[in-house]
Amino acid sequence: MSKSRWWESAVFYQIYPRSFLDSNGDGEGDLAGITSRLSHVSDLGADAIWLSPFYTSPNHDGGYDVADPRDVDPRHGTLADAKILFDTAHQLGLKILVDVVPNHFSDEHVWFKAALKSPKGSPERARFHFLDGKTPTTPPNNWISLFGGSAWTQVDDGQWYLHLFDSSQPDLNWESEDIKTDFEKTLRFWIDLGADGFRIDVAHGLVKENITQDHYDPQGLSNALRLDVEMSAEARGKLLASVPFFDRDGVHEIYRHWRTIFDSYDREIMAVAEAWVHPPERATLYVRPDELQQVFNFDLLVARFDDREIFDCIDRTLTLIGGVGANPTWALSNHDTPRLVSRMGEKQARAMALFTYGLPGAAYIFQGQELGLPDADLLDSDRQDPAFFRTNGVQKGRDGARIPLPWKGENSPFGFTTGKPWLPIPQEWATKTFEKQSGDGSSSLEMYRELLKFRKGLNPTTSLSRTVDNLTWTERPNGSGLIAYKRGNTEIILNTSDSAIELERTGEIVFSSELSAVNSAQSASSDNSTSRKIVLSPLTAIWVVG
Ligand code: TEU
Repeated sequence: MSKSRWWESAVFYQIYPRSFLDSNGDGEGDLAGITSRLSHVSDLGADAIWLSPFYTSPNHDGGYDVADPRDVDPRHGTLADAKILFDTAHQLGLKILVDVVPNHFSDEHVWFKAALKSPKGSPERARFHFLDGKTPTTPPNNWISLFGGSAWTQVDDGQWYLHLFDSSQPDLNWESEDIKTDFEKTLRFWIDLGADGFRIDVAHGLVKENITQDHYDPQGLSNALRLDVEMSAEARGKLLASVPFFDRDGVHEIYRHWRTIFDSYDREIMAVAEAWVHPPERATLYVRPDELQQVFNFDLLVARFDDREIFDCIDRTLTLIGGVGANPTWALSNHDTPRLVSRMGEKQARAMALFTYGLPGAAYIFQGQELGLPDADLLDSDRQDPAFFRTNGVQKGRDGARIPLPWKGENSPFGFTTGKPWLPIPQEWATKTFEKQSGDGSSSLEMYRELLKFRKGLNPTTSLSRTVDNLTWTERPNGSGLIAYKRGNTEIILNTSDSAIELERTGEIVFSSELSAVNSAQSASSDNSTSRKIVLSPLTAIWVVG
């Protein structure tokens, strides 16, 4: 039986379970809440959901600190609730990705507790990275945690354990057979429950090299590998490009093995790698034919609203990912990065969505992105992200992008919970609720619904976003702010500049990111000839057909 490559051009909607919908009034979202509102996702036009972790966890890093990867945290429900959620999603035609977190466990995982009780050199410690320090009071090397501070924490008998993230997230040793076997069990567990695939957390981090040595950044950005200072996303990316704990060649062997597990099922199981790698060529290694099906493209997730930057990122991605016969992925925000509206501005965010989600490949949408939510300003006393605490507040952290969704009503918490939400929902979001936006043609929600319909409907026979081959650039960056590409008979045009741009086109504008939609995307036929003048407003994208 041939399997369907359902993920190639699918729209994935990322659900952050804590913040989707709370069904029992404890202030945190749960699986039953998600199940009750899955119709929102299918009505939007998505094809799949990606569920961020809902596993047993002390929740020091939003559930990415997993204490039992094969059970549901009581805050989120039960395994039976997970099964109901999966079945309901399938009934609505939605595929399901679950998050797998193979770089680390929580310090509350039974194996870590056993390691702490076991002596140096024991098999229990060999599942993690326990080492003696350089001196009794100095860690084994100078590696830093991505959340700030040293990547090592000392235990009672003087040894140190490695944690690239919070000290409650001890890194796993992938040379341990126990770890390999345990993850195989976890993958099969969720597939058997009905999952259709995985998002692989920190996919580039599993193999560590030169763990007994200090690392000095060859680019001189920092000789102590400090991330607990303010720096641009670009500088941070460069700094992380050279570290001996990311993107080592050894990780690929793990994914080749995982692929054999996926392929052993009679339905198509896929995975997307969260791999922040540099240079971008390195990303292609994760999607070779015998490895994973997708890798996130993080360039667009941090790009500025700039014609050259957007063009370069898309063009490079199409060339590189297409070059290894894989399909690209496009994400504009997630639970780790500032929301699109806060990163670019409201108008720009709409235009960016229209431009990006016409591209070939898979589209990822982070919950609330369709509502045009910005990041919320939080009081420091409300913050929960370990990155905030470990950098003594230098990094504000990611909580602003993780605020619970506003569903209905005039007052916060807008139907998210009957209790006190785990992060406060700004009262100003009264205008941004799902209820207010539904049916309002100028709303972000209706624009996304329309967009996903266009994405599917424009080219129904050969799915619009099927391959990278059928895209032609019709406008390359020339300093004016204009860029455009054509797929079939649809041209998608973006104006990143502050000035209107005049164009001659034969086709009709069918869709615009401007608030008052098609009407204000002035299109006037000057005479009866086939070509007409289009005035493309500033910071706007349009779809032109014909
Ligand atoms: O993120 C991995 C990662 O590299 C990013 O954490 C990024 O560098 C960081 O968010 C910037 O502050 C994944 C998850 O998406 C994230 O939520 C987890 O905190 C992290 O792994 C640890 O599991």
